[in-house]
Amino acid sequence: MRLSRYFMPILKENPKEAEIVSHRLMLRAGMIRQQSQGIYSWLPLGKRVLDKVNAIIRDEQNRAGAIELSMPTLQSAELWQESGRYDAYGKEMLRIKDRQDRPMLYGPTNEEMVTDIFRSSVKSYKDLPLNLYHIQLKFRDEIRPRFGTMRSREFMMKDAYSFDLTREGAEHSYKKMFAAYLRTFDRLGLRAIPMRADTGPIGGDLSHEFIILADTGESEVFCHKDFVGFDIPGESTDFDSVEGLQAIFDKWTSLYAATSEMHDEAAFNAVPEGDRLSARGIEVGHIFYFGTKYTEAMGAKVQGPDGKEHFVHMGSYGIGPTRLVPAIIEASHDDNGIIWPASVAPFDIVVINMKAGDQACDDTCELIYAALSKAGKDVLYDDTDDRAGTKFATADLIGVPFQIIAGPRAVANGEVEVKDRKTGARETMTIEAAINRFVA
Ligand code: 5CA
Repeated sequence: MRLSRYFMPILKENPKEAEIVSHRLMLRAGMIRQQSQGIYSWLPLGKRVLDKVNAIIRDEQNRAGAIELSMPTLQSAELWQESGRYDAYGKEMLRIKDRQDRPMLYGPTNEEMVTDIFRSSVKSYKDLPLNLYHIQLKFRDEIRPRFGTMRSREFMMKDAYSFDLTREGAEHSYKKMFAAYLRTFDRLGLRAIPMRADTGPIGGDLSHEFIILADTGESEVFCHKDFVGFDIPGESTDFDSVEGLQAIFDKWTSLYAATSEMHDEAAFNAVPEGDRLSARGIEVGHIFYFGTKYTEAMGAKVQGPDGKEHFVHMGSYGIGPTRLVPAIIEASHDDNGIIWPASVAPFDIVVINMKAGDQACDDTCELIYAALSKAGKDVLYDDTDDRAGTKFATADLIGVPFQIIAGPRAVANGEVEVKDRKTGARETMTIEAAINRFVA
């Protein structure tokens, strides 16, 4: 991508409305724009990061056996009247009427709709277990939307819904998502700790929130500090192995970890004082087992091996991609801007032409840009005629992991500089070596 032809509206000044660093940096880097309170557009640079986050989420959902579909944002009130949640949900739900005066709503979550899909076609235990997910916009009319896309009114959610014949089966499905979440957050460069959590309006008696420790987090959390060093389940994890997943679950629930709603002071005080971590955290995922709450209310039954009809056991599993992007920034930035983990960086490399219009610089940058693009790298080429200082500041701000800097003096020697955004280390090397550094 040539920066001169791209749309990346950088802000020079710090936006006054931004209270936390991620919100400030997302606005300054031209990633998002507020359209109305708690409702955001994702501008091209932000969209690239969001897409990469979603690709990792999708990959790990698929690995764990979940199947993607797409459900609409607008739902008919009837389904929610069946479950009883139409009245129970309160003002967070945006209620609308269509031209025939039929009550509709903008979905805050999809338990009812997915249960309706399930009951319409699954009739036998032989079709279980089943886990259906989508990545879709939601709307919750939050009283206090704040911190940009961290707590917005319209936001994206990956929501998965599992269906099993028995409670034991449903618990295995729960553990599949538990392990998938550990892998997902790790691939996003984050350390997320599963904590016992309250189930709120979703319901049920088994629930974990996945929390990233951060000073700006909205939740107060308490846990054993050893979680920070625990191993993540590997790529070869067998999601069908009941014992294997039980071992992962046991390990990751063996030590104290709870959000403030579930906090047990006495149990926490039993943890040796030096091992106690009392901190603030960002909830990036939340998983629930709620048994037959929706299937009984909505009549979703299957025939079991005993020939009888059984209400199906369900769980639901949410991740907030539009919250994860600022959460990643909260965990990874410095005074100059964002430092993206390679897995979600909007570009892999930025090529900085320090003197656009200078033949040798132009030729060198074009050569590098073409070679790296051909090798499948996402390259941003800063071919604008801005001052070198502005270009460096922009490259640092947007946090691309590597910068290749081509200035007239180095280029005259057939060389360029390669800068690592995270460490700040700069290395001068031949043009060929710079290309091979990323292609080889
Ligand atoms: N149906 C269940 C799971 S599918 C559910 O709705 N869970 S939830 O309410 O906990 O939301 C799931 C995830 O969505 C949260 O962990 C969080 O990451 C994200 N999320 C929830 N509300 C917001 C919001 N207002 N802004 C941004 N992300 C949000």
